[in-house]
Amino acid sequence: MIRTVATTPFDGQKPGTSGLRKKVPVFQQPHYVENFVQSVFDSLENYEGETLVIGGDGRYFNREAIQTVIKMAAAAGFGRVLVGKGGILSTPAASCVIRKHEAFGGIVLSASHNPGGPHGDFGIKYNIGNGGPAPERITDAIFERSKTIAAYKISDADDIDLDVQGLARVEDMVVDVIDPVEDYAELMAQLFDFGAIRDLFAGGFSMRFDAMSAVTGPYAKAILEGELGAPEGTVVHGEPLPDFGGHHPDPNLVHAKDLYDLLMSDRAPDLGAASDGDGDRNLIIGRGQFVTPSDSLAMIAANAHLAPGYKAGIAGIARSMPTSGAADRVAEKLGITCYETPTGWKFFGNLLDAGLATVCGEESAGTGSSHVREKDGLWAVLMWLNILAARKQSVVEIVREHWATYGRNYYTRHDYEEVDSAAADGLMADLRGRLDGLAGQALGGLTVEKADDFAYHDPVDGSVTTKQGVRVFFTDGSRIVYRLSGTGTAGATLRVYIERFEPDAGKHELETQAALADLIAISRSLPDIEGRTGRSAPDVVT
Ligand code: VG1
Ligand code: CO
Repeated sequence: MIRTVATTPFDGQKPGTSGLRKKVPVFQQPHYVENFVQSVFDSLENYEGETLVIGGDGRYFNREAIQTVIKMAAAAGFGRVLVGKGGILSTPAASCVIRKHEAFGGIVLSASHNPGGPHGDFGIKYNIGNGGPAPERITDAIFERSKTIAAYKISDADDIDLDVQGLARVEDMVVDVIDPVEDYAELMAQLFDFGAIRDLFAGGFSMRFDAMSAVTGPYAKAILEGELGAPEGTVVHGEPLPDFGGHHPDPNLVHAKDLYDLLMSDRAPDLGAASDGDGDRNLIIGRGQFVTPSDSLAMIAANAHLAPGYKAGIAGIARSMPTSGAADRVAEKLGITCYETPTGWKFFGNLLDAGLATVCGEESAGTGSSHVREKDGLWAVLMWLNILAARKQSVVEIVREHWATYGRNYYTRHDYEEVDSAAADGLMADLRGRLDGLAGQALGGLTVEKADDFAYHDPVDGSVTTKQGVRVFFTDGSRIVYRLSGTGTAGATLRVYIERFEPDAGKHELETQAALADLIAISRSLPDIEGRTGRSAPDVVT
């Protein structure tokens, strides 16, 4: 039976960079999930009888939330839901399933790289029919609806057994519990030269893939160890755990330090890789050579034609604004456009749908292409394997050649986490207030060329998104960018992105932090980070 339940609005159900993210106890409050999901459905039209895809990264509270979403989808009148077995679907796999089965949309339960467990984070995100995150027009509507919601509808049917593949029914709606890996693995086999990668492993190529006890484990095992013949044990931490083993499932140099240390040691395999909580991020480290995500985007773009799915070449590149300009140099050489978007994958959807961009990336370890509408961790790893197999070179050789050809963009991101929100807002407001006066100023030996607050004009639908980050450009081509995170759940996180271009191949061997030391000092003094936040140094440097 379908019940209508009276409710009252919760504050703050505003989707951020990637959906609604809060602490688990917030989501566990009675009506909290229901209010948000009903607000999503109320912001959509004409979904009666249609298909909805549901899945998550397996974190604590995943199963409970999925049961609720299924019962609410039935009450809302969806005709069918496709749900990953065990409640599992990586974010890129959810995107793949939505597209392949021509679903109306999908609900992805994930807080991505944020820690999980009873006191960790949880998240809910709505994806549209192209498989990508809902654009701002829809997320704004969801937030508005959440402020006035007075009732939601839900079926009082029993829970679905998520561990048995096959068909079930809730009210008039069909529930299809599907293999979470199959559709995705099939798509990967179409894009990449699995034969060549198989030969690479057969020839003794060694790799360690750290799934960080998160969702990518089953995907990586099936594809790398299963189809591609990598030795068993190549995938480590391959079982998804509700609390990710107590770790941050964030594949960066801080939270994947073990992997980094291994790759820098004399026991290093040829390639080290990792993915995040929901499988959309990637970390690529060659033996003795870390590849920054910004460089990885550029190198993938320059070499994508070596993979069968991209042999006709790429139509364009898109990168988020804070991502380094390395990809721009590749685009220039290829004679294609490099689009610059605000942070967050939702801004790539229109460019991909319109065929303007084929490859997209963010400095935060997200890379992907037109094959789905999310960033895709394992895709990036397979792309690197395909490139390594085709070029018959090591990661370090490919990186050095790239820098010699295009120049090197030294790049780092400094995060100041859980800063007092008012202090962080004050810092950004102060910077914004000073923008006009910065041009021409000498700072720490460098001169400011211009400064602005990034605004994006979507070339496809004409929408405008403002206040996407303060940019300070220097006359030598260097830049510092400041923005506040839209994915955190405690206080504010100030992200500072620092970049310098070095064309001279004789100067490509510096340590990154040393190469950027003068800019790093300016990045702290210009907004007086210590005075305003009490922090003399960042918490995370990547
Ligand atoms: C961060 C990253 C951004 C990424 C987003 C979602 O956002 O900077 O590039 O798209 O996370 O990634 P923010 O607003 O905290 O800077 V995921 O893998 O957490 O879905
Ligand atoms: Co993620």
